[in-house]
Amino acid sequence: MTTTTPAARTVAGPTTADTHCPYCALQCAMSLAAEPDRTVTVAPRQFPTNRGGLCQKGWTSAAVLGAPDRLTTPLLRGTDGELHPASWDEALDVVARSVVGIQQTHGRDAVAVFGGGGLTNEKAYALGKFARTVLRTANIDYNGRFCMASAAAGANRAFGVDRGLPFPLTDLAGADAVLLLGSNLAETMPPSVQHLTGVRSRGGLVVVDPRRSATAALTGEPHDVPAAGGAGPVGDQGVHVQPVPGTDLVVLLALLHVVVTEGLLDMEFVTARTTGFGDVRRSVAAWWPERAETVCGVPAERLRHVARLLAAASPARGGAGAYVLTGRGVEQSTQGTATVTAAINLALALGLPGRRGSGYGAVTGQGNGQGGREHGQKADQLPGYRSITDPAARAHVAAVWGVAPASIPGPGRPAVELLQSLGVRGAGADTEDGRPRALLVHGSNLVVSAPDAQRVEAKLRALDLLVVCDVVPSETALLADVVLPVTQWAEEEGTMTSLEGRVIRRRQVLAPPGEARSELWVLAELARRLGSTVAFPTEPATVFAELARASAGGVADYSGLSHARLDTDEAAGGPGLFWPVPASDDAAAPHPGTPRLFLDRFGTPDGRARMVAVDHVGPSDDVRADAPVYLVTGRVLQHYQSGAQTRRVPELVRVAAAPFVEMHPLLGARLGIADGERVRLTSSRGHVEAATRWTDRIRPDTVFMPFHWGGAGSVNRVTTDATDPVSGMPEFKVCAVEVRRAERADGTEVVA
Ligand SMILES: Nc1nc2c(c(=O)[nH]1)N[C@H]1C(S)=C(S)[C@@H](COP(=O)(O)OP(=O)(O)OC[C@H]3O[C@@H](n4cnc5c(=O)[nH]c(N)nc54)[C@H](O)[C@@H]3O)O[C@H]1N2
Ligand SMILES: Nc1nc2c(c(=O)[nH]1)N[C@H]1C(S)=C(S)[C@@H](COP(=O)(O)OP(=O)(O)OC[C@H]3O[C@@H](n4cnc5c(=O)[nH]c(N)nc54)[C@H](O)[C@@H]3O)O[C@H]1N2
Ligand code: SF4
Ligand SMILES: [Mo]
Repeated sequence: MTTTTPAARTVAGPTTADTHCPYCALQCAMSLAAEPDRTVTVAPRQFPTNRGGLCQKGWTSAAVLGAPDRLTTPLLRGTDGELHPASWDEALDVVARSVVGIQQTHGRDAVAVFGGGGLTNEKAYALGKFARTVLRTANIDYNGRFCMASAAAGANRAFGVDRGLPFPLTDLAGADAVLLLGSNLAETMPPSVQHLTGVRSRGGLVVVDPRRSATAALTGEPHDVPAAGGAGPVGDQGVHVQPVPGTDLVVLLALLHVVVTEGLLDMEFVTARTTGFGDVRRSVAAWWPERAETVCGVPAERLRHVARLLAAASPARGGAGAYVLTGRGVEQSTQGTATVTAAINLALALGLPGRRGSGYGAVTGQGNGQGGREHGQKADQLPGYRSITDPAARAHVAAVWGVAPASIPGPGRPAVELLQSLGVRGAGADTEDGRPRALLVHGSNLVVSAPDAQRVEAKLRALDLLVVCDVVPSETALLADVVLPVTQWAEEEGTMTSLEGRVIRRRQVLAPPGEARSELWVLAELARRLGSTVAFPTEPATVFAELARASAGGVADYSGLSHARLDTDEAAGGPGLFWPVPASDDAAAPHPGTPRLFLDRFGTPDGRARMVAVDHVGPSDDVRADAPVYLVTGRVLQHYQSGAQTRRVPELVRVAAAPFVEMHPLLGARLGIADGERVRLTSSRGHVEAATRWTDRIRPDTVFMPFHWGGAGSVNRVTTDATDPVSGMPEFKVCAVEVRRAERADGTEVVA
């Protein structure tokens, strides 16, 4: 069933609405129909990113709306240590009283806020405004720091603009080559694989991943090269490059080395549209393929082959076009920004970015991972992707908010540092030591998804006040002093910004259950209780109108957009508008939006892209005698992130019930660990246990674990909270572990 009218409506029977999936940034289009008994059915809808397709998570997404343990009333922790139902007045009064007390004793920055990339633009904007104008704390950051921080830092530095894909996803269809680094699209955004059909048929898909992921398998390359980083024949199909984990930067430096030494550059483009090439050329001189091979394990001939394949596809050499794309596999690293920069340098040297049919992009992850990083939840940022240290930006936003520019705090701590800085109850009782004593969490299940998660859990337990807004009792909500039930997805109106910077409408089809309320209302009520005179509208369309004004003139300019315009556009068959969409002086000629950025100039002051020299250092926690195996982490198709939502969907749990450890049979044989046997992975942070899955699709020096579960199977008990010095991104993807059979771990029987 496909409907075309955008607004939610009731037509004698079910209420229906055209909306988008609650999960990832592909934002697949779907129609929802709600029966009077609150049963909701999902049907896919035509849209450029999903073309009528949905993945298993999308098809089953309505199950979370009716989850048996859906939060429907505020909860307060009683003197018995348990959470008990409470009224909104009671719960909000407790929060307000505690916040006032903590700020009086420890200063304004002692109350911190943690947001999420799944929040609508309206909620993300209101949260940033609440932190800066009501709490007046510098300490706000969000889970996008775990996700897009390195890509954002790299793109901002090189292009002056961070829009994950600066072109529509559908543009990929025409390319002759796509280099996909550390992204498993076939599992993380399955419908997007349609856009790779053309490049696959032309043998131009190159996937860089230490695992032969479902996406690496799409290259069509024969799977006979597991042990040596891809030593097999180089044929006319695509290529799977299987490097040592954490060495992608070396792969990229070697590719650029080949491009330079074999004269495959687009020198005209480099001269006209970039700066910094001289330094970059010198920096890759030492990375000839044979040397790179000794570090990354990828045979020199394969590196040469990939460089030539990309160059042949570039417009300068008469190809149809080429793209370089990065995902979390290369970005969630202490050298994530450097790796993104190397990917951009390679793309620029080949003359790809800012050219129709070619480019560089980072694949944004969360549903509103793009919009969520534009409207002010980031520690250093004001709405419209403005810098919080820029006096003109502060003055503009202060005027929209009706506050004095000087009252807006400065930049706060990035997420990992913020969590590390949390104070311990009782310590420094009456001091302003700069350590937050209270944390308000909106849209993140930190104790499962943050690195070195047990340390984070201990920190959260020791806070004076933990408030969690959520739709389900996540592992993090269960630790809170106050849990506030908020509306989700199909219970609210708003906007999201997809991985391509396309602004689209989320629509309500169902009334919120029980006492659940919109976060916009929660923030307005708290502001009132905290004595703020700043306006906090609760109508999403009104909040959006304010967001649009606040963003005017910023990098991510939404000032030409409104809910009404998006609705009218969609009713006329338009699939959303790409930012920037500045307001137009001529009402009859509204700005059409910007599907492709950089065609004339980059967003830097001089209009040129900046090439920046980078070099390889290696992972912060590298393999050694007592931790000889690489652990890499990531996702499976059926579960989303911390699993707070998808572990509540019976159909998904049936397929993917428990965590597991992927292990090559050669490693299994060496360690004496059989397929299916329970193992313990130990790092210097802690240990995790799960059953093994033998597969020859992973390097024999590496094990893989997804991060979707809490408790003893939570891989973030083992990951490191070391961060990238530029972006603050934690090194989720690679660390060193010892692998043993669980029973043998400490000589005693292991109780899971
Ligand atoms: N099913 C599902 N889909 C999702 C999500 C989800 O949780 N589940 N989450 C959404 C979000 S927020 C995000 S950010 C995206 C993430 O989407 P992806 O980036 O595609 O996802 P990951 O599985 O985290 O990582 C991708 C790949 O990186 C590889 N990898 C690990 N270490 C390295 C390395 O050192 N080098 C290289 N080259 N590769 C490495 C892993 O083997 C994995 O196959 O997915 C979105 N879509
Ligand atoms: N080891 C390892 N760890 C990782 C990663 C990895 O690859 N490896 N990836 C990282 C990445 S890329 C990401 S994005 C993070 C994500 O990890 P988290 O930040 O934990 O993200 P989610 O699990 O999506 O948590 C979102 C929470 O918000 C709730 N929620 C849904 N809608 C709303 C709403 O409108 N308002 C509020 N208040 N709550 C809502 C959901 O129920 C859920 O509890 O994990 C990171 N952690
Ligand atoms: S690919 Fe992403 S947006 Fe599409 S249905 Fe799956 S989870 Fe939803
Ligand atoms: Mo993410």
